[in-house]
Amino acid sequence: MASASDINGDTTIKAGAAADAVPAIAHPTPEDAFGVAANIKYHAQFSPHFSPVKFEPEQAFYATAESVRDTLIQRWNETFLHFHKTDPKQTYYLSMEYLQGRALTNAVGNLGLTDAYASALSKLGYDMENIVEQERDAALGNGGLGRLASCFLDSMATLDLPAWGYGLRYKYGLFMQKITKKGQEEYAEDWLEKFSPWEVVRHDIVHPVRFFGEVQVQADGRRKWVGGEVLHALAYDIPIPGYNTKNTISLRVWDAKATAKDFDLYAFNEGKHDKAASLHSKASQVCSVLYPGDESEEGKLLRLKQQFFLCSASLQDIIARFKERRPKNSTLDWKIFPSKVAVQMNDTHPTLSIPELMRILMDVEGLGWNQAWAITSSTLAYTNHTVLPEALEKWPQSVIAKLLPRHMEIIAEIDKQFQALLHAKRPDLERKLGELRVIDYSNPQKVLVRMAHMCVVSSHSVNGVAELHSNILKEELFADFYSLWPSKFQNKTNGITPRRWLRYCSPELSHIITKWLRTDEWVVNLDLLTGLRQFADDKQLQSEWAAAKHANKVRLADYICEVTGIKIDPSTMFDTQIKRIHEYKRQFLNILSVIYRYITIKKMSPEQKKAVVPRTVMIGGKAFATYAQAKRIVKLVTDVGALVNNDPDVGGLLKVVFIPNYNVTVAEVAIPGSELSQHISTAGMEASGTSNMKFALNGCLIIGTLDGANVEIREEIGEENFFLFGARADEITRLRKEREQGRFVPDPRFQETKEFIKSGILGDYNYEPLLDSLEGNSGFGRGDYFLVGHDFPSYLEAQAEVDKAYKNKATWTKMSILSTAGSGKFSSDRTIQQYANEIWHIQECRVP
Ligand code: 26V
Repeated sequence: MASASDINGDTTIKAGAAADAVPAIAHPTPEDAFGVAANIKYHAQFSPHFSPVKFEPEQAFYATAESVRDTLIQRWNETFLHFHKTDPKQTYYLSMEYLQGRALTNAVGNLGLTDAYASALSKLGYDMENIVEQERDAALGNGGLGRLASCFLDSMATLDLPAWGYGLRYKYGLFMQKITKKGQEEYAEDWLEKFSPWEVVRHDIVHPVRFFGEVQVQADGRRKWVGGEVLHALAYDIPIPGYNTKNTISLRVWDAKATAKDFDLYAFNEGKHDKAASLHSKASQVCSVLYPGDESEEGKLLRLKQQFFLCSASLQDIIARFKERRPKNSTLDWKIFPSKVAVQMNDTHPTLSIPELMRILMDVEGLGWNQAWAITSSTLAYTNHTVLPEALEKWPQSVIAKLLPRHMEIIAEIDKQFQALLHAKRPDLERKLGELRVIDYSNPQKVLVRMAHMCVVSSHSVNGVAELHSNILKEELFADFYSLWPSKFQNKTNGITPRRWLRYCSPELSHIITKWLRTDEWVVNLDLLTGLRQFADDKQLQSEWAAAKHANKVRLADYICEVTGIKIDPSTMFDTQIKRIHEYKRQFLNILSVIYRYITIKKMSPEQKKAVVPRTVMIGGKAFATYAQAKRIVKLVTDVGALVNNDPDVGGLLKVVFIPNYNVTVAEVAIPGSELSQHISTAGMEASGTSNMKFALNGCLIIGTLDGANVEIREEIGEENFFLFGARADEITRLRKEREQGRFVPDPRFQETKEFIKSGILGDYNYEPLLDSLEGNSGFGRGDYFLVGHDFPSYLEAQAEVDKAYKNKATWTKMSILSTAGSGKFSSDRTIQQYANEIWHIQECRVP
């Protein structure tokens, strides 16, 4: 195919005779290849983003995306109108993060136009695959929590649910990771540099958002927040098409703006240019960066501003829509608000929705506390995504009081009322009041607001994201709250969208599944995958399955070579661990076992080496920029790779690769191409995990601990198809205690591996702080808080089981088929249907 072509003034694309025959026609909803090609050509010429004489892949991508957008906008308007007329109860998902990834393949796939677009592009001289690769990932999130939000939007649209997402339009999303001799380096990536073809700016949707200022008491006693700085939230809408339905919902992301009125022309004319535009400069900071570092006070304040900006703009928008949909000329009945609106808070990041909704209802709409409280608490619901103490948000009261003085008053009142409630209802809990209160006064120098407690106290529903995690919430983290309000607590095991995570990322495997199940209904009813079980022993299926997996491995190997220069062999076992780098996720455990494998191979005779199963170990993920220990782990992986990959003694038996810049697009290649994946967190610490579900769905076997959703995955696919190891969650406290008491006896293989790193053979990087984390008891270091040493021997044993199973291709392929067959439960369609039925109480609202 041509890689580049030109468009000249009289609409000819120089890609051959076929392209010349395509006229440039704007038609909003082309359905056949010819209509699509005409529409793409129209956008190439009349959407004036690029020089009209060029039609290189990048222009072709934008023109294609704009053509898809025409169809999306039409369906989106229809959906909006249908919701407006039907006036159902609607859910709003509030999240500081969305990890959308690329949109083109997903959009044309969900519209059922994949073939039309592929053949249209071919008429214009292009390969669809090549065009798809021009798109930058929308990476407005850090990891699992953000990707979950994006999977949820796909399911909401597909299930025809009246639901929308709200977020922020960060200029710089997740940083770009480069791996150098020093380890990880971070770079800002401007995903909007050339503009996103998917977003539509809504100049008519603007809400004022105030910061700082003061509280005034009105003549009638009502309180009013005034003064300070007022920025404006401007809406950008990103269409989210459902699969096989007209329903197309919105992800509305806010950008912060200052207006012309805020520009001080007098100051400017006096040459005080910065002063003249000071509010403009503040506005541009609000949505500049996803998760601004919270090491500095400025960073913390900016993060809090972002959170409030999302909450305030979204709630004003939701309330405006609620009012619009009420009959004209009738008085507003606020009581029905919770029967029209459900708000889901994705973790504690949107917690300020609670005092903001209270403020609007009381100070703007004139309701009393009790009525405002009843409405607020029956509208809001909270999902917890972590039990790690360092990740549970606590904000200094002084910071909130300065930035949001009225909200701090409301929070203090919530705290006061909660105390009164405990006093009246549960005197037995009063001695624990200090630990349970919304405001933590234990250190008078630093009074803190516990955002999770505010969520639990103020929401009608609190849920965890996997059975085990939800039980930990009920029995440990929120045990006393659970005893107070048992019916508030729920579990909603996470899920992933089968569209992106199987249908589109592995078309080969998808076709085989459709062929054997004799239907493609599984794309919307993932439980149908159990139908594969009956064929798991079938030689024909096994051979087709293995061939598809092999094709995916080749694709991954090509990608690895392209980005790292390292050649890996698709006939070796592809063993992958990709996720954020964190001590609790234990990439360290993985690489320690790789070192041990290397030491073992080095000691082998040529005869012994023949029995070794050749492996390619791939590890990828980003370390938070200020998380030194995680960055050391990244460096260790690359140092081990440099040693192992160049050692002729090892031959092809072991390769170690660090996959750089892990993101959604990388996952879409790495997951289908893997055969073994690692989900090896210290039990009780991974709330759910969702990549475990993606790997299992793609027929990749799991080595893992009994943590998060691993527990349920193992139940669904069968314990014989899961390589289990390590301590269980209910043993962790005891094991840590034993360690403190000096009762831990390390395995000699663990000691040998640590000695190997200490020997300096990996180069001159200082691994001492990393190794120290494995040592000591309770005092020095953290006394191996993540229990790497404890789990090391059982991990090696599980790895030996993996090797054994891999030697028998038929067994392995059968296990792979059974992994896919047992993954039905982990569709985000199931998860979202449960949220809809059990938390939001919303019904489908399908566009006719
Ligand atoms: C945040 C932070 C920030 C400060 C440093 C330490 C730290 C550690 C963890 C986190 C995680 C925040 C919440 C989160 O992303 N949770 C993830 O949510 C996923 C979707 O529910 C779930 O699958 C993952 O298990 C969970 O870690």
